[in-house]
Amino acid sequence: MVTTYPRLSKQASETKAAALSDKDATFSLLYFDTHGICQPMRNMLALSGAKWKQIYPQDWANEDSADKNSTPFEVMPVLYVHGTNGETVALSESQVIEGYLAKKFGFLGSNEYEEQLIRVFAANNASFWQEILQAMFKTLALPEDERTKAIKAFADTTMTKWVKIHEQHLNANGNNGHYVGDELSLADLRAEAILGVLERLPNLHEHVNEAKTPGLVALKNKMLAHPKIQEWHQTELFKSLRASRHFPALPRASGTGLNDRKGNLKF
Ligand SMILES: N[C@@H](CCC(=O)N[C@@H](CS)C(=O)NCC(=O)O)C(=O)O
Repeated sequence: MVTTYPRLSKQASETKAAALSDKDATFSLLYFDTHGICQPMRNMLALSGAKWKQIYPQDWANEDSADKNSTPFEVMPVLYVHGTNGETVALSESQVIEGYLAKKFGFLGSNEYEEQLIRVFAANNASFWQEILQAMFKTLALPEDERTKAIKAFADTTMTKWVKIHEQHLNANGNNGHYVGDELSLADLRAEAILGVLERLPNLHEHVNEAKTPGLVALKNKMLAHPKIQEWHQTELFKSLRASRHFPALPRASGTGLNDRKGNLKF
């Protein structure tokens, strides 16, 4: 049985809510030792200076499903929010986790207008992320030459469209490295994660480069130049993360907790 959310009394629900709103809350993020879908949330945790740690499933594919059952939907990521009142709340679904962290740490602009625009761009980027995954997943079963053709077709159609449209939006904001205003936002963080994945395509530079897409290039460069992002990239944890589970495992960062195989997470 998956982890559920038993009905609570009003008072118990308020205590959980207090943990989520706690400005001194700490966090444990359950996910594989890969970047993947977690890149924007890990970046927000690093940028905000939050106290957090990475926890991994012990044996995700085991047929007893012990790890899967310790999550609400048998998928990761799950963000465990630990309030200073002793309560822990498990949040799943990457878009909800990102929205929660973005609100908590100020990555949703400075007024309602900016927030809604940021949510629009971030949502569009989340849809494109899903399209990338679906396209890549379909190519996995293909023989090498057909796979190369299918990836090129994706790059020349779906990806070209995303690049063209998002470049126009970034240009409209002055090619300053942001979709909205002058501050780093959830929309920027999602776009940077997308560019990171697209970099694995052999011909990305034909589509995204200084001359053709100054907006996207500025966004990426600005984020990579951020001192907190640079600091995060130097950490043992960051260096232990792989681009994908198809890449060889790396030694894990020390001081990280593990699921105990009985569905109990050690924070
Ligand atoms: N809708 C979920 C999807 C999460 C998801 O697909 N997670 C994948 C890894 S990126 C997973 O847990 N895969 C393992 C499995 O399906 O067994 C979200 O956005 O968080």
